[in-house]
Amino acid sequence: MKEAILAAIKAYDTIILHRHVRPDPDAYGSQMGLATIIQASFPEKQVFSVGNDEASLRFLGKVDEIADELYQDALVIVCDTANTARISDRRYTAGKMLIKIDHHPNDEPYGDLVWVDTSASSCSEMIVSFYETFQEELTLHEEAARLLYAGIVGDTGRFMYPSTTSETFRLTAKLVHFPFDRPALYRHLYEQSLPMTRLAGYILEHFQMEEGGAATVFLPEELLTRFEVDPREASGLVNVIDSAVGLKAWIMFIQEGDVIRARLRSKGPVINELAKEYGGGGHPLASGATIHTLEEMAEMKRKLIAICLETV
Ligand SMILES: [Mn+2]
Repeated sequence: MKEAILAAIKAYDTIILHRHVRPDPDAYGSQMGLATIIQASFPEKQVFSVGNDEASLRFLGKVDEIADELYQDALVIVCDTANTARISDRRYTAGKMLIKIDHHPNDEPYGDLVWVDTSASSCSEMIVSFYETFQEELTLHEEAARLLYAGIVGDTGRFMYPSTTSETFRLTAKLVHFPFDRPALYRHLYEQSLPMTRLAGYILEHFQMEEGGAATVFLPEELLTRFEVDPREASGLVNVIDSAVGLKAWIMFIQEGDVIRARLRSKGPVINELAKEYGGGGHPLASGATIHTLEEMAEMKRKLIAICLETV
């Protein structure tokens, strides 16, 4: 599959990279990291990274704004995005050829070429592996190294999550050869605004510990307004309670307009099946869903408790 992807990259003069909505460092890192590698390796090609601009990730790179016409003869590569509904910038179908590169379960294998590796910690790790396979032909500079490092750090929780393998470390070692400013990168990745810091305090004080090591917390809209944190940002606080003794799995419910976003996390019990029951999905230990009523919220909480009680 890697050979076929490289052949496609070589065959097209215009290459447009997409990633998912609500981007995280791996979405930006894999998209812009691959874009930077392609551009450095084939300077004559036009390479673009598109999608909604995320202010908190601007330190990683700038999103390109491009005309529709550029898609006409373009290769489109989508990074880090399991399903088409989550692809940022709906023009992804407008190219000549579509490639999916991802590390989430391949529930929706879209595109002409699909390269999915669920054993990879991150899509950024896959991009480093892609580079390594063809390092005679491809060029990786400091900037691509910084982007891919950020993606791997983001998705592995600074190399803490079980998705971190010896392969993750081996490939990451290639990146740290470059002299980019790692402390500055970590500062950018983990700095938190004062409103978010105060809201973290609220969550720590108010989350409910249930039977079996399940926990939940609900952030209604008026609370978020009072703390001056928008619902999308609040999702970033899902892990603040993760060091509580006895905690196994938890859900942070965040009201966003007419819907309630459920952010599920776990230290063992598989919770993505629960997310799927509500039209969501994700990793076994980190997933999300969108629900609509307080009744659904209560029901989801009961199911989480049951899952935790079943898992010793
Ligand atoms: Mn990812």
